[in-house]
Amino acid sequence: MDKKNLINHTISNVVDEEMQTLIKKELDRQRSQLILIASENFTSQEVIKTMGSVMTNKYAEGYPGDRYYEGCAIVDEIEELAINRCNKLFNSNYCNVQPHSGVQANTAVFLSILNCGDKILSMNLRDGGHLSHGHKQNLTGRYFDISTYSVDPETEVIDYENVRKLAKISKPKLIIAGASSYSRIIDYKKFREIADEVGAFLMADIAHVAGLIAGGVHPTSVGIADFTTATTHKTLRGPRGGLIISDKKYSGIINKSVFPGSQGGPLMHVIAAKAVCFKEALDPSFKEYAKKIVDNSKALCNFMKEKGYRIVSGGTDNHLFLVDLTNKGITGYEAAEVLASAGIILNKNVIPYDQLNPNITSGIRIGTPAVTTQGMGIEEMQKIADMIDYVIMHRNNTSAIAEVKNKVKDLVSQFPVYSN
Ligand code: DSN
Repeated sequence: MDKKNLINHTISNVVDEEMQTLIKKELDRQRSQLILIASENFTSQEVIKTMGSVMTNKYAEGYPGDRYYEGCAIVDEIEELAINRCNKLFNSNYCNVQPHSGVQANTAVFLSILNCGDKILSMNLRDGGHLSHGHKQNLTGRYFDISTYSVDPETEVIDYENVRKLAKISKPKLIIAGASSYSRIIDYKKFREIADEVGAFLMADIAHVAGLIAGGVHPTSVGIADFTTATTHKTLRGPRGGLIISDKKYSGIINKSVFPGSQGGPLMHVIAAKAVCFKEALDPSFKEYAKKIVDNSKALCNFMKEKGYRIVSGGTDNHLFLVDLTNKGITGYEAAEVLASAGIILNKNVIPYDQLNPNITSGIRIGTPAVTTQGMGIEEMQKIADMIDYVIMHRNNTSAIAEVKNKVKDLVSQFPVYSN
């Protein structure tokens, strides 16, 4: 494939001038800012090209060999290819690659095994959990009976004994292990023991760490949890989408719960791009990438600590960490805004036992998947920590912010994305 033409193809194929301008602007933004959002990444040009292909034209409700439409021979091959590569990557015997997103994947698992009113035990949102694990506005919060576990107030790490105690009290039908802002290894085996003790199903939502698991730098949940759900666009660096992995004994209920249970036609252009992503993640170089993400995360976290920032749980084992800004006299909201004005893009985040509301927050979340894809290493992590600190300490000084904005542009221009 001629890499040179891929991005040009993506842009120049858009004949709607207004849209072409906007896409170009977004490409320029991604190239000129420092992307530290833990759930974002730069997917390959092959993945982008595949998503922008004629595969988007095809309806294919059903599954390979059993569709509700004619003309599905090729999409059958594509979906089989994605399934086989996904199973190889995660060492599984069954997966469903149709979920449009991580939330859709979770929803399909809930539909497979739960009835309205059934009990779920999941991580508190404030301590790192996810909206789709029981937030009151989410369908989980509306249709299921949710109990939550917190991290230990001192260590800010999951207290497995406390999870066990809560599981014995609430007797959930489903326990969820997984988070969107938790920087420590999740021990799926301990969750399995607890689930077995109370007769619960275990679902691991590995959306954030899927790429780290694929790269061998985080323990796997596959073969331990009954159901593993993931997104394909975070550390896995593929197209925006979801997937479900389980033992094949659950294939019938999972397939039915995805389609027709909670989705219609699969997005075949995205499934094709997932297959490309899995191939890339099967390449030995992906293991090196996953290791570098964690090395960079640990380094950046340590540099921030050296500058006097309090890190939630004292450090990180994965691609992200949370900074508690309380001792710096700035909220997460204010910090994220002022950093963005200097071209440093991250998000405000609640920290465990946060006294501030989720729109304000006491913390920020910092992640390294995207900057690692760009090729940055430890030296750049030092520069990034210096810039974050400088902006926060000079937050009312517009010329200091402008100075950092130029430094950011200079740094990212040395690690260009989508430029060849
Ligand atoms: N929105 C994702 C994140 O940023 O973690 C989770 O869905």
